[in-house]
Amino acid sequence: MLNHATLLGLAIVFAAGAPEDARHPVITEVLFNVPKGDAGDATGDGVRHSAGDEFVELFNGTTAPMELAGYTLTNRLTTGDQETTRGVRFRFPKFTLPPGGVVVVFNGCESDIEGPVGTASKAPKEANSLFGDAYVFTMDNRSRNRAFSNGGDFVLLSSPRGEALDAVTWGRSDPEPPEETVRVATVRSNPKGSVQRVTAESPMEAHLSIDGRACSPGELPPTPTGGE
Ligand SMILES: [Ca+2]
Repeated sequence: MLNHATLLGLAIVFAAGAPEDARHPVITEVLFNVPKGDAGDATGDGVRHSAGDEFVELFNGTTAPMELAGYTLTNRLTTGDQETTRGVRFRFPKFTLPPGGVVVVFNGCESDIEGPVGTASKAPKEANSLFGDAYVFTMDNRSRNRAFSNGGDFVLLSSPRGEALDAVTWGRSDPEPPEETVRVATVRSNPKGSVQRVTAESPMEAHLSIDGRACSPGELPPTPTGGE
C-alpha cells in the first residue's frame, strides 16, 4: 500500500531524475530564409540555393557527451506527419556530440558541401574545419518542396522519445509548434540572414545584428563585450 512517505519518496526520485533528462542539445542557429546573393551561400559551394543553403545548428552546452541517435528536426508540415513529401525532416544517425560541440544540418538540396559531411544514415568521420570545426550533416533533400517556408513556419527539435524540446518559429505558422514544446523562440520572418543565439540560453537574434554577418554555420559568435 502507498502511504504518504512512499509517495514522497517517489516524488524525490522523480525530481532527482529531471536534470538527467534535461541533457539535450539546443538549437543555436537557423537559416530559414536564404538571403539573395553571395550572403546566401551558407554551404560555401559557390551557389546560392533558396532551399539547399538552409540549415539548423545545434549545440551541446553541457559538460557531458550526448548521443544524438534518434533526435529529429521537423517543421510545421512534418511534425506528426512522417508520410508527407513536403517540408523538412531529419533524424540523426548514431553520433556522439562532445561537450561544447556544434552540429550543422544543411538542407543540402542541389548542394555540393565540402567534407567531412554526414547524412541521416551515417555520421561524419570528423569535424569540418570549413564550418568552425562543427560536425556537418546534410539532409540531402532532393526536392525544393523539402524546405522551410519563408512566410511562416517553425523548426522543432524532438528527443528520441518524441518530446518536443526546442523550437524556433517565424511569421504565421499554421500550425504553431506543439503546445508542450519546452522552449519556443519567436523571430521575425525576414531577418536578412539567419537567427542565432550566442549561448544555450540566450535569445534568438538576427545574425546581422550580432556581428554584421548573414550567418555562421558551425560557429557560435563570441558573446558581446560586457556579456557573460
Ligand atoms: Ca550553397
